[in-house]
Amino acid sequence: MDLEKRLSELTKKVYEKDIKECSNAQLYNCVLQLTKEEMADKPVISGSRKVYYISMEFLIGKLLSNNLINLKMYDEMEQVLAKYGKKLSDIEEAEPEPSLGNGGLGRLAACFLDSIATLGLPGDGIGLNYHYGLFKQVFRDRLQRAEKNDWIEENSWLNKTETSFTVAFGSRKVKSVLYDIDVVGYENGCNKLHLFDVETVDEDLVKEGIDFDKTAIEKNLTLFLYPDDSDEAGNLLRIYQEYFMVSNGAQLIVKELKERGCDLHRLNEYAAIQINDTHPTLVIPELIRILTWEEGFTIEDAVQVVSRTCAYTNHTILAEALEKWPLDYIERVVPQLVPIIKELSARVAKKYVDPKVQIIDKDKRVHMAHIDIHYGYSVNGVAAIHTDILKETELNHFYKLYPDKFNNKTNGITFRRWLLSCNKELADLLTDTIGDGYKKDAKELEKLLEKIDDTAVLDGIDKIKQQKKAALASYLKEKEGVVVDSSSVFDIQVKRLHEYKRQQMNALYIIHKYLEIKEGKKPVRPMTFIFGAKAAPAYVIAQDIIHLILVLSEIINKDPQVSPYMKVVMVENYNVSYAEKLIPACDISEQISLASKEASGTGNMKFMLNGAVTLGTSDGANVEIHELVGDENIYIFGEKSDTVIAHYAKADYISKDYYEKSPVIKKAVDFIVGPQAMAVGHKENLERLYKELLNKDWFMTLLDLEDYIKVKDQAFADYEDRTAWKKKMLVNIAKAGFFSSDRTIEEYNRDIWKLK
Ligand code: 26V
Repeated sequence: MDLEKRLSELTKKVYEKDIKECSNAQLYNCVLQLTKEEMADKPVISGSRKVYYISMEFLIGKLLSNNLINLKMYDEMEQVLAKYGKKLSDIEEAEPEPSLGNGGLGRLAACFLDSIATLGLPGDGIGLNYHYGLFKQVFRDRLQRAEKNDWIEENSWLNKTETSFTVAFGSRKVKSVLYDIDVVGYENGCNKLHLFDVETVDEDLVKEGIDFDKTAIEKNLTLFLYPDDSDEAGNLLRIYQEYFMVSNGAQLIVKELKERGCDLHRLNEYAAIQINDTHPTLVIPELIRILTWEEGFTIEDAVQVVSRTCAYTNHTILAEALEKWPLDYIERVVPQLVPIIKELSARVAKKYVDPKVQIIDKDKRVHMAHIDIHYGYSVNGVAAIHTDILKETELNHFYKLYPDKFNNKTNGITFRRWLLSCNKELADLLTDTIGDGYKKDAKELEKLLEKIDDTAVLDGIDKIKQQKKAALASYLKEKEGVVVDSSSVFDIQVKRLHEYKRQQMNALYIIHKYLEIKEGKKPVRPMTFIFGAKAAPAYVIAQDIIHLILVLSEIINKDPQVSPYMKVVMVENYNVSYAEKLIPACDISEQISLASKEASGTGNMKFMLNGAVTLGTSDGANVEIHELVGDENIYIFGEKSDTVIAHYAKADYISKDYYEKSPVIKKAVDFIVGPQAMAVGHKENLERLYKELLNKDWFMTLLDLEDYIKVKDQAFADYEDRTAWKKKMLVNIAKAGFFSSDRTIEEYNRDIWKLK
């Protein structure tokens, strides 16, 4: 039956209405159901070895458009709806966004699932079905407030299954329930995202904001994505969540292998388990426990086979993000794992004396990454420079023990979402120009380089950028109540708020420009500075940086002398859907982390693919972007990672020296506590931030500020050579093929998973 007929029968059946009489929400429900039926008909991808990607986060975002694209149904659905005066893009607005991740790590997991299925590889995700995703951000009184963020409706992508396991927290038993989401590959079959939950979760536990009762475990295990971990109860709940996920995951894997008739002694021949950061590390002792206690393995056999099955990805070198749980916490949550962790630790201690490689340290803390490295067969970083830093600095003592385990897998992004779906206009232009081979083989984007002198192509790319900027401008007007000039340069920094990402440096540039304009130095073209960022609720300085940006937008946008030349917008509740609107409209992509600190970044890749030019440091994947596009097509500034690492080693960075010797820096920093800012903002927040920058500045903002100002000014000036800029856009798009997550996944498969 054709799509139109199916849809109209469905709307009649469910709502007793014709398509044209349905609301967008009603149509969303019907299109959702049709799409789910279509996915259910797709073959399940199978093979003899399957990968299980275990992750506490899958930041999948809205799924309708992506699934329709992968099913090759998007255009037809759009046409059917158009016949009845309906727009598919309006209907998509009715879909709630599942924010089941914090940022890069979670979004990467979602891109990987898309690529695994697209490449036809057998591979499922294993995670948790949080009832509330990452908090919803609202601004009140120029401060961030966190509100609960629900996403599960009666009709959703979740399919409740019959699968249920018992998870023991010591003598306390909790029964799980499994929900699956189908993951359809682009012109391919389906894998699954398995999300475990507990029936007893009680949403009424939520009181004010995102506070909840942390003692009633059965009632709040899957209530929230990563609770505030600043107090003991929060940390304990996190361990409960982690163990709940991995115990269910391990039981699911064993069940599937048994159903396939596999010999568990050869577990590694049938399964690969990718551990996404240290959060799922307990899967190692849990599998060993199951194999020894329930399957009769000797401990030696269990350790051997599990070590050949598990592989670990490191996503950060920030010490505070590397999990080290007090053994006592693990004892309180899951005492049955303690003897196994002790055994694993004792085996290491017997072989190696170096205290830096021990699993349980002298303070009785369990180093999760150390379990992964000793008892996994692969350790990878997520960009070339990051892997080099792991090998040479952070994990050097492990690299010396196991040089062959270490490998790099530079991150990638799915082009289905980050080009075909969010920028259909550009995708169509590319198809007209170089054919549609790039949709299956992203490297084919390089064919675009042949058109570098073709004015029609250059103008086409620029015209689409203008359209996307105009569309964003009207969205910002409606959503944020800010009017921006769509012919201005759009400079965008969107990512989680963290001092190492240095949104505060961008803010200092804005202050500097503001002061210049006040002094009569006007830019040739207006500039629009856009931010989007959530700060962890307990991260005080991050809240202060948000406050500063909101204060600046208030001062600048309302200043009649300055606002014709510059605007500052901090969008509320930045999430995947917002990213899909912002990224296609960007001219200058801000990737300005302190060198060595951003493991990879993936936003940088999304912006590049959509024709933005990067302004960035030599950090993470920026380094590889730089190598690909060449000096002409990127703006690189700031100290290199070896210099930064040396500053930390010698503890010789003193921010006040930079403040005192540069009048430009001094003026910008002083503005934070000057009369104008104080009149609009809160003394406490602004003074704290000022003092932090002056007396600590752990992430060395002032170290790079002058160079940043110089190079950023150059980028704005170069924008005026329109032909040269259009060529930069074209080169960035053409060279983005390397960053397709299909390439990343091919490498994971070639070097780590070896799926058959
Ligand atoms: C740590 C914590 C600790 C406190 C509670 C919440 C929470 C949530 C996540 C994490 C781990 C953060 C690691 C992370 O997201 N790394 C990012 O991974 C991206 C994908 O590889 C990479 O592009 C980014 O550079 C890297 O920061």
